[in-house]
Amino acid sequence: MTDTAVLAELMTLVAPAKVLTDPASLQAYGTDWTRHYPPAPSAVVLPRTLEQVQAIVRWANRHQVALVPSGGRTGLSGAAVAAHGEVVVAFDLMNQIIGFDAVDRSVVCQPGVITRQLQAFAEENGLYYPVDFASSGSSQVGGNIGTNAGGIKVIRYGMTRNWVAGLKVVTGTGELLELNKGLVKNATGYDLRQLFIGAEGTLGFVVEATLRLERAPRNLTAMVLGTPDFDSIMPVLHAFQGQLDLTAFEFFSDKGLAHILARGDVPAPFETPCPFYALLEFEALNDEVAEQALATFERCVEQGWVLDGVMSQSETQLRNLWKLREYLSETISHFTPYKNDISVTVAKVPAFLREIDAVVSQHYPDFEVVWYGHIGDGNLHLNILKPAHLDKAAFFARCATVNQWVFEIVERYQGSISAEHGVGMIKRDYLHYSRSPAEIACMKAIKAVFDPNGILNPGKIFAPDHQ
Ligand code: S2G
Ligand code: ZN
Repeated sequence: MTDTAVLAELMTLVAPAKVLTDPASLQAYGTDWTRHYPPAPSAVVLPRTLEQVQAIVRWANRHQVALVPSGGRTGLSGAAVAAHGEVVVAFDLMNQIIGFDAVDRSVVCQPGVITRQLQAFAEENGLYYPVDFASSGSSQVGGNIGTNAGGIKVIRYGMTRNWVAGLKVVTGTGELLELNKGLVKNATGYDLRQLFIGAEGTLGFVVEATLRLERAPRNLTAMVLGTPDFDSIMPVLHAFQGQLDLTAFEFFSDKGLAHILARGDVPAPFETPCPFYALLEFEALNDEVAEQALATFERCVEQGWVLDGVMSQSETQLRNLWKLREYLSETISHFTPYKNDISVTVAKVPAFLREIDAVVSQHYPDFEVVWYGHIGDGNLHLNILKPAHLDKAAFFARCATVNQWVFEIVERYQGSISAEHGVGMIKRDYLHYSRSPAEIACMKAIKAVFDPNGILNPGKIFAPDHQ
């Protein structure tokens, strides 16, 4: 724990009221959505300016204090957890949109801007920020960049990385780097901005981001299609991708749908019970596109890949269909799920799914397994629900025994053990299934360049050297 004299010095760097040490604040700011690790920060500091962030990092170097960056704390890998007496640097007070250029279609955000706030700002200016996911109502832009957040529109718009045109970061020595400055083209050596995107705050803290915006999509239309089995989902994807420019292609299982319908606030898409459901979305720019979608639906039915389906006819119905997918994470969170967030290239999904599902069914015969995810970009969310009679520790220990079988398959398919949720602490011990020893050595060398004293989010992505 950081001693009081050292903390007293910290208070001189920011408004004294912005260094919190009360138990409620330590508890709230020291954790994320994983709830795996008991939060134990020694303090929380809330800077208002990037200069204060620089001063905090220099202070931490002087006193060898570990810092953990904290945004919306919606992470699912423990990357924003302070479990070892670190000082949490929370960006809640750096929450302003400080620039916009309609010609460049760019917006300058402080790291504490809420994702939904950025999306609304873009819409107010006739544009669109196309990275979206279940937690966008509370996640922050800085954290989205730190984890290279993906979500439900990646098939068309890519990950957060695709939308970062400029980045200001404070490195582990307190140095301010202004990277790429919003340029579309800049062939002047290494694109250092990319190193900080997805680095989970281990190389530097995002203190300002210039994000690109896109034209607003028109007449978004969704379809939910019931399929008889896993194997039918990818032919459906290919059939529709051959005809339409999809903005989303998601899937969920019947168990997932059952949990959504049990809420009582979301209508069923149609009556036919199906083992799996695909949710796809496209811009119905004209009647011909909508007709093409219906014709493709008919062809999928003829091929036996689809049992039943529905197409949204209104904004309300579009939103209701999306609730079937977007409510899943929050709805099953009541069952303390053990989560896997895995990915392979799209072509490998059918064979990969079959192998993973066989291993999971064999090792978890008595647990409820809920599949859902962004199958259109090869990203699957495998959620094992905790039975009421098992305590969390016993359940998680039981699930972890299966990880090696699951991750061996991921490795064999050259997939990722963490498609979009990041490594943090939860996936740290499995990194080698997706990254080679040479890659890990390079990552550690890069860490040493930007954070030579190892004070930035130590223990995330890889174990700290001394542990
Ligand atoms: C999703 C959200 C977190 C989870 O819903 O796509 O990334 O795995 C997830 O429930
Ligand atoms: Zn996801």
